[in-house]
Amino acid sequence: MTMHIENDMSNQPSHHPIRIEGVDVLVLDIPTIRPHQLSVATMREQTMVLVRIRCEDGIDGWGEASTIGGLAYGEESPESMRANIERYMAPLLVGADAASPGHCMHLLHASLQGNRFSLCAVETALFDAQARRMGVPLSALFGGRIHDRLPIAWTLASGDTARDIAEAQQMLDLRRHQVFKLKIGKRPVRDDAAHAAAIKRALGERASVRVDVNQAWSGTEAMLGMRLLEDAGIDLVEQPIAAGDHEGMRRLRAMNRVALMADEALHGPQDAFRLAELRAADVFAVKITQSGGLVKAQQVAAIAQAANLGLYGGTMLEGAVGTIASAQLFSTFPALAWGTELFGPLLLTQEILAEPLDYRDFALRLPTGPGLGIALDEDKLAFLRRDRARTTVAQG
Ligand code: MUC
Ligand code: MG
Repeated sequence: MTMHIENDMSNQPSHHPIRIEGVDVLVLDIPTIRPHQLSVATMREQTMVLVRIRCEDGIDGWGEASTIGGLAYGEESPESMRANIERYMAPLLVGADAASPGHCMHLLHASLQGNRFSLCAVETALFDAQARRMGVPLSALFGGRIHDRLPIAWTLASGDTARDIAEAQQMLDLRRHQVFKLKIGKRPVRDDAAHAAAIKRALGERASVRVDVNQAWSGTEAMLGMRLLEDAGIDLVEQPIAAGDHEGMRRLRAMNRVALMADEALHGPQDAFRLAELRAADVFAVKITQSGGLVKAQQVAAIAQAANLGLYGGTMLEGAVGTIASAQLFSTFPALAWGTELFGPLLLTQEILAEPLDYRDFALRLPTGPGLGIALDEDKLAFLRRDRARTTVAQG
């Protein structure tokens, strides 16, 4: 027997609708504590893109869509995100029902292509507002929190081996991090492998050492690199070759014993499905921006789990908003075998929260308040805004 389900409710929310009144985009430039050197860019500052959704019940929701090195890492720049959110997304959202984040996102998905990072910021703001409205942490809207604290890796990327070793030793002594990811891929493969081996030798069993090549190697360089890194005691190699080369990833995984992680290759659930089907990675780096938002990141994680792959909670070096949004979602994953790298705010020289995030004993503790569970320092935001800086220059 075929069941026919009446669908005359599509425009009729079963609750009292709450109108979205406005969408604001704030672009902040914040210097990093030291240059952060990746194969694709050297960061001296992070440009944070924050989205605030204002609702008629007086509740604001916040989201973030930061990327790395302008257009060096992803297809969206801070400037394109601001333009696309203001010009194309905000008009679709204003007047829509804030109490249904799913419906709001459906409106956007039906009218827009791409723009995963911007969509992530908007979706985060919608869920933050709705969770605040309901008086529950954002994690409650994604199945509920399983972990109250998440292990946090640190990235060593000063570009100098001795400085990286000193930094790692300091982090171990402070009990802030015991997992270190090295950014490699700028130098010849043998030099990078020697750099990684020296760091692992210095830290020994006190730390897990991993590398991220950010797509810099060719197939043959990766074959050599993975062998040398395995001999050096490196636990994991992240995205050694081009993001689109799924077949190359499959081959590398089949011929090596060191664990292989997909990062840039994962642009949401479709890539996750394809990579899992091909067995082209051992571990997925789940990122809310790269996935296109919290819901799609949850789907990426579900695919990994179904395929028996390991999970790692990744970052785009977001500030506090994107970091805690990621943490809220990752706290609902039953297993996070490879931990997380949600250290973004610690790389920045400026604090934008009224009360900083709680990093101690190698972990980030999740806030318990409603929504994201954080309070932004509005004076600090006003001070750090890029458009304010321009005004100051113009006046001075
Ligand atoms: C990446 O590719 O993983 C994450 C940590 C870090 O230092 O850079 C990012 C991006
Ligand atoms: Mg990576």
